[in-house]
Amino acid sequence: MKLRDILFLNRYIFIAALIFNDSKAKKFVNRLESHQKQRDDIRTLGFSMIEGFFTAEECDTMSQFIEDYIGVHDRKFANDHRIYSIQKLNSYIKEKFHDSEILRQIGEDYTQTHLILQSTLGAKLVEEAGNKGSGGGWHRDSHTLQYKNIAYLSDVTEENGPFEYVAQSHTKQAIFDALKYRPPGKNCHNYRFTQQEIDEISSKMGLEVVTVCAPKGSLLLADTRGLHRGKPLIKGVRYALTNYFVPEDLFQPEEIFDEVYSHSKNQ
Ligand SMILES: O=C(O)CCC(=O)C(=O)O
Ligand SMILES: [Fe+2]
Repeated sequence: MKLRDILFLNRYIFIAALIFNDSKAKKFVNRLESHQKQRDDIRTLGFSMIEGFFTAEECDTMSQFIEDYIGVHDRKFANDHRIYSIQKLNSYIKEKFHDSEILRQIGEDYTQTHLILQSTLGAKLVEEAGNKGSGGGWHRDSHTLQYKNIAYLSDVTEENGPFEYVAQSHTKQAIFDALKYRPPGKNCHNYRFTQQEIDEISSKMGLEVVTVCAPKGSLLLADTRGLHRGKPLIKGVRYALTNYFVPEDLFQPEEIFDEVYSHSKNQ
């Protein structure tokens, strides 16, 4: 076993490393008067919504762009067609979503740190037998700061892959407490959780699993340190756009990001 693995098996060392990492983040003071509700919701629950962020027509236009790129610019992960860095292919999406200054500011006000929008993802999910939904099942995106905006371009119901979130699982305390329920031998650094672990964590910690169904044009703002997944699709399709924000010090130059998430080939 490597030293790194031994350290990650010890949750107390892991927690100390997280606290240290957090203490280094640059802080600044709020500047937005608007969107107080969203900021409060994300703080307490881990996520929030802005309804009617896009009109139905804007959603249809952007879904059609995603559809047109499938087979040309997407990478396919099971039932999930992903178009990475879609802002580089499409100036309409870039202008309407990627370049939205208000969205970056809401994120900065919530995270209290300078954020850079790393990339925008366009995705179409389709129903397929045994699909795991968007993101491949329950997970945290990270144990350190992670913040995302997901724009629903389709009406999202229980059936076509709604975002699901364990409310209040994003706080440092909840992250630490959840580590207690990891099965013995499961590395603290492993971000993936089984359904059984989610059931155990939510019942023992008294946390509620929330399914976020919403009409098209709704925008979800989420601290994706919290436990979440895209629910497996039972029927239909879901089109969505996701903005990935990172703190300044985690920003990867575009060449590196694009190399990792090369969008030129289907898998
Ligand atoms: O699209 C969603 O509903 C969630 C996706 C997700 O969690 C991810 O890609 O990390
Ligand atoms: Fe995720």
